[in-house]
Amino acid sequence: MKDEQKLHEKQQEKSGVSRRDFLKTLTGTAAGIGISQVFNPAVVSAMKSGLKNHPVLWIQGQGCTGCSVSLLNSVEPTIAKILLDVISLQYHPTVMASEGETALENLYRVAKQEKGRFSLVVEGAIPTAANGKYCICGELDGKEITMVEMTEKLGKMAGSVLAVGTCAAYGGIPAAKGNVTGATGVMDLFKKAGIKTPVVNIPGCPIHPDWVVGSIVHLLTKGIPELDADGRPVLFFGENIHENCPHLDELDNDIMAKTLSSVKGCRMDLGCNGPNTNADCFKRKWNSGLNWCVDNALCIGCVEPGFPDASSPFYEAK
Ligand code: FSX
Ligand code: SF4
Ligand code: SF4
Repeated sequence: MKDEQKLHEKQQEKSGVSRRDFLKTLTGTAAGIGISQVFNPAVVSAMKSGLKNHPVLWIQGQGCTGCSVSLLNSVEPTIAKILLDVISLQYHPTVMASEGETALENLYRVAKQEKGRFSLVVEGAIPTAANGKYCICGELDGKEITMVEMTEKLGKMAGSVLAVGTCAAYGGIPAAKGNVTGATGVMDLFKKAGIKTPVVNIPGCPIHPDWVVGSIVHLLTKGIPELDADGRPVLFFGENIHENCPHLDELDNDIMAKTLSSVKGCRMDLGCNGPNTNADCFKRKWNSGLNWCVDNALCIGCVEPGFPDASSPFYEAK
């Protein structure tokens, strides 16, 4: 067995998500998907033959590109493998080589060709104030295309939409108090425009790469995953951080952390939002299974619809 594969299996053990879990998910019964299993060569090749490079169009509105960076940071095997072998990423403003009208023409050509089949990924919020002029995605035939227009037009043509990141799902940071740009998430935009295409929210600021890849795999192999009341896959957002936190016993015994860097102690007095937050970070961990927010600081509730206002000010007892 290669060293990198061994390391990988160790990371899987640490994160509590086994290869069996993933394979069971693919066959219909289990509760967890790990990116490492998604990238298992056997799974990749099975998906490759069955999925035939599913077209994905990735557009960006008001955001920081943090979710793309988080996804692209997947360590091993690289995200390149999934992008090149499993899905066919036809448009991504940050990573594609093409630009300007050529890129936009290609975007709409693929959307037309693959109508009803392609998945649209939206990253970043959509500003609706001032006729959408706060976010211009490009020009076609001398006409500016706003993020509102682009999201609605492609959204109607797509087979499914993934709202990636809290900004795309619920408005997130651009929609924070004040919100002069009228920033909104995809579901709200679609509701107002009467667009019925199914939307899967994958919040997180940024997203965990597993949440995105796992949702895409689920979508392509088994259809839309079961969603909670906030439109998130229950598979990744069905458990409460606080109820599963390794510091819960300490809270019960009144052992409280005095500083964010304390190894021991519950972070509630420092402003932890774990009790109001549903995500599987406590077992999935971040940085290839090495650590997570509560190890090094606390949970700021980045996957919740009210983020960031609902958990602000950060680092203050609630
Ligand atoms: Fe993500 Fe950015 Fe947070 Fe939002 O593009 S890191 S949700 S600021 O939209 O990527
Ligand atoms: Fe709950 Fe946060 Fe304390 Fe963990 S650190 S037990 S999530 S309040
Ligand atoms: Fe977001 Fe909390 Fe998970 Fe950190 S632990 S990624 S703040 S939900």
